[in-house]
Amino acid sequence: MAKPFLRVLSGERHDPPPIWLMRQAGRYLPEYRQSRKRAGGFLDLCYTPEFAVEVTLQPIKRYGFDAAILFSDILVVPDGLGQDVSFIEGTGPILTPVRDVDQAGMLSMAGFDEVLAPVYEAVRRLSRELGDETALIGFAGAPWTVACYMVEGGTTRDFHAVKSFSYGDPEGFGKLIDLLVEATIRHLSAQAAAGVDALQIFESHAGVLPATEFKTWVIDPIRRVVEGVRANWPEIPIIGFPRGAGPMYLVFAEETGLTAVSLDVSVPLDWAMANLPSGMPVQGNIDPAYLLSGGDGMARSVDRIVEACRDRPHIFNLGHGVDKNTDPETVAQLIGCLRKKS
Ligand code: 1CP
Repeated sequence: MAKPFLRVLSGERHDPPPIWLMRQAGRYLPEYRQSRKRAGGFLDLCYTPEFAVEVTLQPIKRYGFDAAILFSDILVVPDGLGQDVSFIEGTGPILTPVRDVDQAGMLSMAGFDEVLAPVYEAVRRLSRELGDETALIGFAGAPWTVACYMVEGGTTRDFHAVKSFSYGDPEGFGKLIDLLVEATIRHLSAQAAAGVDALQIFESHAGVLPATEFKTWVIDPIRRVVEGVRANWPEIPIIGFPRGAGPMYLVFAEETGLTAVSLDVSVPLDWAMANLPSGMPVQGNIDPAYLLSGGDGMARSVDRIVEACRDRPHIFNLGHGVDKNTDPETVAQLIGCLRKKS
């Protein structure tokens, strides 16, 4: 197993740490904006294997990252379940909201495999094209985060619709979560079958729930997803990203069965090193805003993070995604800072 990214996930340390960035393919890259224009819509980009492969490989060709992440989105899962999903440029995702158990009951797995087939075709092509050094990451949103978009109908600040549903009718909301657990297992297992080396589960809205609800809607569904995927693929490494979980990172790391956790920008590394399960690999966590400022401040932040994580298996990453206003040259500098250290 030569790929440094996979060696770290198996528990080895590596110097310098392997690096990839969340949202490493995207609007900050001129070549992405070109492909997006040619493809038409965002979903066309995701569902046309030629385009998905091309866009996935853009940051690999430009920077030589240690891992490529499949170009897709967490919202292809509700699309596969029959919900109306669209992406409006500049506005973000728009979904026909599912506000109660009856509306959730209209969704099903019937068309799922067919809608998502092009995604798995893109994975098969990518796993053939990537060399011996670069790993391929597949992914899905966690059930709670995907449910947030499904119930709210898009991005939200207050999460009132999804909380009204889940707090007001936990049994009904639980049926939606059950469906998402099943769909997520299916989606991640299909990506594994098509050839990804590792999986990441994005729980981008972990931070909005109180502790009791966090156990019910974050920990429990993710544990079921991990068990379901491992029943088919016992060896595959799975990384979890519970953004904003704060002290709940501990139960998250201990109780979900995940291989590794990705740390958001607000997690203090000395706290994480002292408290996370011994030997568990971590990923993170430079503030993506350092890619806007660059320079010595960014270099010092890289040094601090590498130093703080030196006794653990560590994959260098951002604490959230690359901002669209990032200068591509600053990303090259970031990689330079990290790799000159060895
Ligand atoms: O071109 C465009 O207009 C689309 C912008 C865009 C991109 C580049 C969207 C719409 N999705 C993506 C790709 C994407 N999304 C990837 C693959 C690319 C890569 O990482 O290199 C991944 C892994 C995601 C995951 C994703 N989508 C998350 C989890 C990670 C996170 O950022 O917290 C979430 C929450 C989404 C939903 C989504 N899709 C798109 C947008 C703008 C959003 C976020 C909306 C919001 O802020 O609530």
